[in-house]
Amino acid sequence: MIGKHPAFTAYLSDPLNGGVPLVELGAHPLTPNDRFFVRSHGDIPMLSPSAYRLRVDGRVRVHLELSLPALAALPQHELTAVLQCAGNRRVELLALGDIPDEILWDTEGVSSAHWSGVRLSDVLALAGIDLPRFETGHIAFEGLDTIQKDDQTFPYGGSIPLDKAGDVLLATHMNGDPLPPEHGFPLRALVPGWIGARSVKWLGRISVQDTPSDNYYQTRAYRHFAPYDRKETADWSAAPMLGELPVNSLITAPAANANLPAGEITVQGLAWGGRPVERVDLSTDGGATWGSTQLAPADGRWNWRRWSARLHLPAGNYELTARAWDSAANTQPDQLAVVWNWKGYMNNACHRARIQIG
Ligand SMILES: Nc1nc2c(c(=O)[nH]1)N[C@H]1C(S)=C(S)[C@@H](COP(=O)(O)O)O[C@H]1N2
Ligand SMILES: [Mo]
Repeated sequence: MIGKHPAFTAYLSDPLNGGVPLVELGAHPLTPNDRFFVRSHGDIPMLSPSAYRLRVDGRVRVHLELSLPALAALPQHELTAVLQCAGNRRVELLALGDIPDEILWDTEGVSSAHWSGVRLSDVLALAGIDLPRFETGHIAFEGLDTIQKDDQTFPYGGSIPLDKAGDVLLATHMNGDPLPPEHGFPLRALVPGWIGARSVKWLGRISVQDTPSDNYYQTRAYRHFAPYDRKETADWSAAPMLGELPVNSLITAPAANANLPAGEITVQGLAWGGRPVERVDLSTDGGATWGSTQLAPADGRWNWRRWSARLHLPAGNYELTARAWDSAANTQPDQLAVVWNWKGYMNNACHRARIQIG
């Protein structure tokens, strides 16, 4: 029933969580649906399109219950955007300290697709909300899946501040096809440039409210701890809620530990973040010295940038290291120790791949 590619490997099958290796990610400008990573905290709900309704409530003038035909009648919009799980690249952090009870993602937790659907702002306008008039507030999203955790049963949820709402698409389609069941059929939020956790799948309810969502996945999970915090002493209320993604990059080719003949090689990769990527630097000596790469033209505001560099390397051992920069001149830390945290979120340290030439 779930049509994933043979290269898709699952960390967990129940609920399904997994993705494809780097070489597959790098091979496609947009990730085909059968290779797009899946991160789910509960089982995939099977929803009947005819019975489906999106509830809109909270601090709105009119409460709404929108059917799929009602959503299809709104202006249709498109958005090409990366989706990245906050836990992507967690496994690299394990070398520096234990990360209990979390999926140890390598680099599979990121993908990019062309999404289509309706603007959140158009749905809010139907409910009588004119976005710019509100200065503070939050949009809470609730899924139609059921999470079982610590003897409790509740839907998945999360929220964004109102000032992010203008960027959000409520997607019905992914790369031209209806959303596959595992990616949120029939409707999901797509919050570009933010951690995947806010892009709520199987979206059943949108509430406009004064405070962030009180859902477990907003109040407890997905908070940002310091390298010196530990599980035993964690202050959940003090740690900031994760939102915008930091600038990040991956080396997709050559594969780590590749043995290549002497001559010209092409190094390729991907770079993305909450802000536009402006430059990617490449080192062949683990970050001691740096050179430039070519960025492919930007495909909209929210897609990843593909980058490449041609190198002539004499026989020897090399440690390729990539370092992206964004439009605010933010860059990636050199050392994993800078970003280590006991939940293993937001690893954007420079990505490395050792290769051998000749
Ligand atoms: N309803 C619901 N939405 C959800 C989740 C979930 O478990 N339930 N997981 C979130 C997380 S943590 C991520 S990273 C993205 C993953 O989206 P994908 O499975 O389409 O890649 O969905 C988010 N939306
Ligand atoms: Mo996630």
